[in-house]
Amino acid sequence: MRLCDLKRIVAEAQRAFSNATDPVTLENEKARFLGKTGKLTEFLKNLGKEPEPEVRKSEGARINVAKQQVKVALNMRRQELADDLMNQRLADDAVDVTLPGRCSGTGSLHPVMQTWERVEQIFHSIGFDIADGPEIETDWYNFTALNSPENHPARSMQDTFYLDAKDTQGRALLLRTHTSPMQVRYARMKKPPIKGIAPGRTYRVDNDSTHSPMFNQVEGLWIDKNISFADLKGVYTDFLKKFFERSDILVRFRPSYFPFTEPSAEIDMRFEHGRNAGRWLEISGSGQVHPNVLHNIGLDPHRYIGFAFGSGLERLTMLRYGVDDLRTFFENDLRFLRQFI
Ligand code: 2NM
Repeated sequence: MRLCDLKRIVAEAQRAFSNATDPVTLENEKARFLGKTGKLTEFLKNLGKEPEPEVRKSEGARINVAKQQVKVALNMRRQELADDLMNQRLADDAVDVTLPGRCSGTGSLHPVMQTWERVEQIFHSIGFDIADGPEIETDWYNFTALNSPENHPARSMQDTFYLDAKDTQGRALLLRTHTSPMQVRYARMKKPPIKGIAPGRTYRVDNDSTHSPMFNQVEGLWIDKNISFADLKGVYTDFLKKFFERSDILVRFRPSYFPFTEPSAEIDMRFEHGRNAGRWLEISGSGQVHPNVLHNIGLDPHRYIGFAFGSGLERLTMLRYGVDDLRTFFENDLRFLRQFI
């Protein structure tokens, strides 16, 4: 094979590429020169038959230079065709720079988070602080301080997510099972009157149509020298009327048990009109803060008294909007979520 053969092939390729007016033709032309059976590839294959190693080496180098030149011509033409296409498109539907920009959506709050904000707003408006605290807790804040006995079933691994990690003092860590540890932390920093709510994520080993392993709670706490169940009933009824934006709401207490309150009561509510009218609905747990809890907060139970309650933010949201399966809140299906914008 001679030098002029290679030069001729390079020139031929350059001409063929220039003549290609669309990408498909161009790629077919490429195959004619650089493909498996292309001209330059054939040269390289034949090179193996050359007996003289020195000749093989120098010829091989020349073929590779030619191949490189063909590739450069190919890439230049590819770019030209791409530019042509872009220019064509810009000319076809010319950009109207006076059109308003496309908005990206602003998004909206998850319905449970809307409830969270409403709850904060309502309680803040009647003088409650908003407490915050860690989701990873120690046994002491989550159970012991709240008068949960060592052998209480809620403490067992069955209900509680214990973590493998320990804290710096080697104590067991867990995902808080309720928002009460936040109340304890908050109350220990304050002097009476202690008046706060603690909303937040909580975790339990539980999963069905009315339970999710993660759910949101809000707890309220009001401690002073003379806080009674009447105050609890007044505050909570007022909250419900504001939250549901209606006044036809009845509230009743039903005896119950919680380790951290004594006496304890479920709070039931009833709408007089509309959906759910006349049906008592469980809405919250509550009670008078247990003397042992007051002691753990650092207060003298003979001097101070108060109430606490705990409600589920998902439950409040379900009743407000008539949602009947808790799990829909956690599926993140936009067709569901967009209904609450
Ligand atoms: C509930 C029911 C009853 C509660 C108790 C406390 C604290 F911090 F004072 F001990 N916070 N929240 C409480 C009382 C929570 O949830 C069903």
